[in-house]
Amino acid sequence: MLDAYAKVVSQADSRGEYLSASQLDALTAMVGEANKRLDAVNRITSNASTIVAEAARSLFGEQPQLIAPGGNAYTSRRMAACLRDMEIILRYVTYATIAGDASVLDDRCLNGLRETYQALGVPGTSVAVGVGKMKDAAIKIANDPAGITPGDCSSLMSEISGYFDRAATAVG
Ligand code: PEB
Repeated sequence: MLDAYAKVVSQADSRGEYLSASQLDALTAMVGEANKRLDAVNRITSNASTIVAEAARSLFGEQPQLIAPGGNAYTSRRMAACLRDMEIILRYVTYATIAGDASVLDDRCLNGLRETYQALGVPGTSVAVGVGKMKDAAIKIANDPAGITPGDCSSLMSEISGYFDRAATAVG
């Protein structure tokens, strides 16, 4: 598992070089904007159950066959597993966001997830739709200008969106 700092260290070390000016500039910018990142993670973390619930409600509204008899989320056991999976994926997105690097998400959550779903008969494309809906709900909450020092969060929001997209692509 890498974070944005360990990643540049590892890249520089593999070449036996000092950190480059552009690497230092990128990390300096990241430190300068660090409060935005912390606030975004805090908002997503503290609204996790709302984000999961909103996304699940919308997914099952669009794909009611999932919760009908024979559907993959039918029975409360499977529904619970589904909500839990969405929550796990969201949790790893928050880890990637605080780290500023996707490797924790890749290594500990997404690696092998497609194959797991295939083996279980869980429809990965539906999980991907659910992840996309979590993205919308999470960005809405993280990017809300109310009650926070105003600033430009567009690049952070596109970084976070990228982690959700990565998760959706890994299973869809
Ligand atoms: C991945 N999900 C399920 C299982 C595993 C995961 C390993 C099998 C074991 C179990 O049931 O607990 N676990 C999960 C994950 C990590 C992990 C992401 C990462 C570290 O360790 N069914 C649907 C929806 C979707 C869904 C589309 C969006 O119809 C999910 C939610 N996952 C789902 C369901 C099961 C499951 C298991 C329903 C249960 C399947 C079954 O037992 O038949």
